[in-house]
Amino acid sequence: MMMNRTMLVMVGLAAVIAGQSAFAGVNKYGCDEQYRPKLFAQFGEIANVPDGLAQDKQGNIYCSAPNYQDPNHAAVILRYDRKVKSWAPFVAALRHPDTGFGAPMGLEFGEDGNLYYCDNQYFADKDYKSRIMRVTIKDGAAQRIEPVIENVKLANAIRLRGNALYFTDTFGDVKERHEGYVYRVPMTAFADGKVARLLPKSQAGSDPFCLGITTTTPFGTRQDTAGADGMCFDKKGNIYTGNFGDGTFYTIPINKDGSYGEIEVLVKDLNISSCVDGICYYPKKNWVFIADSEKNAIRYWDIDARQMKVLWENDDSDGSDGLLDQPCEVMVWKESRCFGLGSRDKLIVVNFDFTFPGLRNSENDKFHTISIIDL
Ligand SMILES: [Ca+2]
Ligand SMILES: [Ca+2]
Ligand SMILES: [Ca+2]
Repeated sequence: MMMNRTMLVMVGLAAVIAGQSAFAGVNKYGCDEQYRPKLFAQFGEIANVPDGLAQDKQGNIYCSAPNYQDPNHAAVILRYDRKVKSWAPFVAALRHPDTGFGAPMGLEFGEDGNLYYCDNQYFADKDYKSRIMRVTIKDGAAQRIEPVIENVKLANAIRLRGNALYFTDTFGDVKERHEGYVYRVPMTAFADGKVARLLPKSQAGSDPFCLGITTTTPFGTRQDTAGADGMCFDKKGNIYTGNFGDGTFYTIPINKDGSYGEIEVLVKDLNISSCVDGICYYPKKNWVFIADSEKNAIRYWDIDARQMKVLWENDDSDGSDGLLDQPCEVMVWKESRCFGLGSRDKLIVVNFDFTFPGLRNSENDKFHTISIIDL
């Protein structure tokens, strides 16, 4: 067939466009460019190590900052006002009387309207100083903070569901056992000024609050023994968690009567998952999003397909352009489309940027950031 000049130009243009879109379509890790993280927040030194995420019913976002990198800046919980579109300190974390530090990590609102958070004292003192704290809220303002659960090693992720508080403890320090723990503590155990206490980890198997124990197999250059880190529920109430140290991913299935069954391994394969930090549930797709601190990646567990896949992964980055820099927490911004934020749901990702051996993040740099991904 003879082509005239116009046809040739059109064919040529189509080839160029196809070539460009193929090139722009995926990054070097095979991730779809439509999920490239963008910069949502860049904090100054006031939040030199951000960690946890929560949201209130109005869609305002809360980010905890334990500030391990420069504790001269007191640990704080920051609040993003959705309407004003700006961040401000919400409340200073309560200092532990023995360590002198506050260290808020995972946080979530309860149905009682109060904010609960994990006070991770493990980096200051490994001897059961960590606690679960309650921030009493009145008319949107913090009134006071007090411990509700004590005798924790490394309080990490927290969730509230029904009449109970759930959280993970990432270390046990029981000889020759590399364990992590998922706890469920009924709200009645810390009602009326009471404080609930966990049993020591050597007795975790018989602790009535302990729902499941994870086991970590340290590997490679990381040799990290950290256990259960992130935690979330799906819409049925099944629990998901995973190990920071080796990426093993678990579920604890809910029974018909609301009790929980035995913890089950879903993924134990370093080629698929080698680090699980914060996780969250995405009801629309029935997925669990997973922050992979080691590889600067966001993965997801497709509950229906029973498969783990990667949404995004990037090279070492300082995060100033929005790319992931040791992502530690993920949160789907609730009904974000209703807030006039466009037609796609938003995934908020906190970058911890406080590196441990063997992670892709090479430097605790000066950019302290939150990323946002259009889903
Ligand atoms: Ca975490
Ligand atoms: Ca950074
Ligand atoms: Ca960095």
